[in-house]
Amino acid sequence: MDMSSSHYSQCEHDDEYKKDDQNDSDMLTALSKEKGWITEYLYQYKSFWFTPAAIKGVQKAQQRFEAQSIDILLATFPKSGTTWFKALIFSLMNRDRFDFSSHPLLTKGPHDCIPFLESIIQDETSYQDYRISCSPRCLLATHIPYSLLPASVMSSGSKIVYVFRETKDVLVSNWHYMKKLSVKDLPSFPIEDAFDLFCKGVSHYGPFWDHASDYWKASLENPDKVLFLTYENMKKDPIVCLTKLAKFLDKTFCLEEEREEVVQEIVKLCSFENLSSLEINQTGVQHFSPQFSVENRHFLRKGQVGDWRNHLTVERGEQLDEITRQKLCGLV
Ligand code: PAP
Repeated sequence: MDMSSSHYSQCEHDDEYKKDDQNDSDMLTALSKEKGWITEYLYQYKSFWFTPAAIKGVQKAQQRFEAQSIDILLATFPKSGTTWFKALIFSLMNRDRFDFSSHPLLTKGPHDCIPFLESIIQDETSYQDYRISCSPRCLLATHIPYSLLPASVMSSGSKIVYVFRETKDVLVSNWHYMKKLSVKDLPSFPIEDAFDLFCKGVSHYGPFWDHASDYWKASLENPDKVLFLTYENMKKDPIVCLTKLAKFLDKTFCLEEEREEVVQEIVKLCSFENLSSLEINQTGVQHFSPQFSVENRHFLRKGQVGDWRNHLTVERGEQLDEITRQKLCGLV
């Protein structure tokens, strides 16, 4: 091995890294900032609020991701059902490959089955390996707002599945999650603070309403490319919803599969009760990046509709409903 060239490339890499760090801090200085939920600040980048790491994820995705027409992108605002829909889409798309008795979801967390675009794209080798492993149709997830998606997503015609969840439950779920991730010596973060920030649009990938309405409009303009589903409908009628999802992704269930109740099997496999009972989701850890890991159990908390009632006053609930009515008029 040529040590000198290896050393040279390491120095080059370090220089690149320092240059990156310098550029990042110059960029952050120029952005508006507000109190963060678990980081010191959230920054407003192109109308949405992000942590510095998330801004980097968006930029890397824009620079590097070349979508292909048969790719599938699950897009969500955080805590809207990403984990659940990752499991559903993975099982749906791979139902010819795996048996339900020895399914990968029994031993792998949903986040290991479908990675986030903005995480995996940061490491070229992992990204290329993943692309090959799920060829031909690459399944990815993202929290990136519609207006900041890499241009190739829409130009290639890849399909986007957007999952919307009721506002108040999204806020409460985010608050619980952030409290779990909080570093012990940070000041406590009462739900009243989370509420005020959320209403101002200041939350990870917020404003929530802009995130949802941009994808909603895209689904109206391009119904065969963007499908808009809701967490609540999947809870209420999973068979109907999953059948619709299958049709949209060109993986319609055939008669034999209907007879064998394959849809029902997928619903059962991906149910909150089943996923949260699995050892991998109770003790496993998801490594999103060298700096950021989360225990799988934090992605499966209660999985209910209406849990906000246990945490928000009726008045605060009405305030949020009013903002939602104004901002998502026609959608809710
Ligand atoms: P992410 O955006 O950080 O990946 P995401 O999976 O979207 O998180 O949200 C987690 C929420 O989905 C949790 O909601 P809760 O806090 O109100 O309980 C989690 O419980 C819920 N969830 C995860 N898996 C399922 C599932 N299989 N069925 C229903 N809800 C689920």
